[in-house]
Amino acid sequence: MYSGAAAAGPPRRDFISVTLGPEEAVGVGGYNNGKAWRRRSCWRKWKQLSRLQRSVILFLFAFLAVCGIISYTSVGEAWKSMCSVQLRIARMRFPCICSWRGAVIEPDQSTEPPSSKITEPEKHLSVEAEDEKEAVPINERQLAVIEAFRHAWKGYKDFAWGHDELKPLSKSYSEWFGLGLTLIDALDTLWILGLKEEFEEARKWVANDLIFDKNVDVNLFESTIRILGGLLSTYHLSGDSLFLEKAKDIGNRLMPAFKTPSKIPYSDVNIGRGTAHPPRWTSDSTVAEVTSIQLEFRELSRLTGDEKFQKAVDEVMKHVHTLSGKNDGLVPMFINTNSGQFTHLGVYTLGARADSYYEYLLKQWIQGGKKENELLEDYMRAIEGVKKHLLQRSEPKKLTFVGELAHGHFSAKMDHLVCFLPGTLALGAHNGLPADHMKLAETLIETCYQMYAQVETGLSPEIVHFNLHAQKGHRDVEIKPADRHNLLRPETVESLFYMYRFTGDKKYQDWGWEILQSFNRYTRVPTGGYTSINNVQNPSNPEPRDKMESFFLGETLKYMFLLFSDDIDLINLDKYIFNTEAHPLPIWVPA
Ligand code: DMJ
Repeated sequence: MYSGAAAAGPPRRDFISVTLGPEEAVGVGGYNNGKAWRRRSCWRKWKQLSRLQRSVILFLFAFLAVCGIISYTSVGEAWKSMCSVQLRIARMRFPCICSWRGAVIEPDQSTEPPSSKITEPEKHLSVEAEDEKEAVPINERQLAVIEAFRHAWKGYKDFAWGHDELKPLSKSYSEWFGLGLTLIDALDTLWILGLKEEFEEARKWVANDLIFDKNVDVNLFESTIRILGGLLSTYHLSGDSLFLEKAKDIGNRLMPAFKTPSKIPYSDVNIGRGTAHPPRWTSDSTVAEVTSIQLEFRELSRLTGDEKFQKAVDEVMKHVHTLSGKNDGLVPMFINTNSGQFTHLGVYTLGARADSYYEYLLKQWIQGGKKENELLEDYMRAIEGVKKHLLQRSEPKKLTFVGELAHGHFSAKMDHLVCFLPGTLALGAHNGLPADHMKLAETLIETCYQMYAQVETGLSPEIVHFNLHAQKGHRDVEIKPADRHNLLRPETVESLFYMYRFTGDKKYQDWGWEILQSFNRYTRVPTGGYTSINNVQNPSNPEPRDKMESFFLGETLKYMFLLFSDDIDLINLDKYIFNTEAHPLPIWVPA
């Protein structure tokens, strides 16, 4: 409170007064600021101090000097990291494909659900991790992949933007789910290839136009591997929470598929209505489909902290683990959603309807830190089953291939889809599984390459039959008229990528390069896009089908780009695991 008495007292001073001694006071003895005088005066003062006082002052000086040095170095560090952030921002503003590396975010390796930490911490980590290392320049072959991707993207952008698939010849599009499938499948490829502008444009579409609240039936497996997988990996690479939000949305909308008597999910879900059902003609689901959604749902649980996603898919794996009807680890192709039992027993293939069951056994085991022993057991048993029942050698080149078994009869038929296997075997060997898995991978990838090299267009058909007996004038590979199409599939290029990463043998890059040339020669549409073809045996008329599958951008070109790269940190295989649609997800406990 203001008081008159206080006002009458001495004036209040808001400063500290320092009383100087008479000699130092200005005006006493006159102002003398000469250097010699100041030196003498300081020395006299110092001499007047006691020994203790001098020691205290010396100690204080020494202490301050040490503090100074420490803070200088940490300011230096802070400055250095600020500079690297600036460098990164500059690179993003002026994207140059020669120096901009796509895979910059280190995967979040904590096993805790990081529901509240969305973007920033990961970004800062990545900046430092990236700048510590010399950037590996993009080479000629990678540039050729970027060129191919841009050409495909141009077609999609001009004629099919926001729709599922491009029809490059009729310059239109086709719808499957009506969810911009190609765009979503391609998001992380855009990021990895460093196509920043195109990525931003696609991101805008996801932010403004991707709406899942639609009365539409989607296939659980296809939408999980392409949409959920694509969104999750793009979230990890870009650190942009938009993609996680969208992933949560679609993940929740797919959950009704698991409401079945056996908990084996239905194949189809209406994502707007929240209802699910099996295909119209059966109550069976496909074994590969119900066992190849796990990587994505498990990761969604880890990110959201909501365990329901992981619980649902883990239950499927546990159930399948216990089922009878397997043949030395090989599974039938169908499973009933009511009884939970395998159906159509006695037919075993590594191709369509079973393929990614085997792939996901190994990959889940790796994703979870190699702790889930049942997954490993099932995988190891299955590979023994493949060796025992499905391997044969062709004539004349003695190519080792994986055939099929139907009720005890061996068929020398192999789907191109089976060519995922060399890559998976190599990945297992890299993760400590037996060396003979790698040997088998080496022989099988040679076969997959021959499925291209022995064909007139240099492109593999969908299915081949191998000759078991030498016949004059016959190659190893025979093709039936109904099987001679090529859908721009990725499996061989995918396996070439793994083989090159783990062996460093350049022949795998050369084989991939040949395949890219063949795609360019026979499937490229001049006005934009690439097309599936009907006849790989007719170079003068491969009969274009007028469809570019979303996996050409999501998988085939991505694996090509990675195959030609010599940068093992461009999606490091000790940190990431690819889902079956080539979307990299973090390994929870990296090697
Ligand atoms: C993709 O959708 C996936 O790779 C799936 O596992 C198999 N089929 C296509 C590519 O061929």
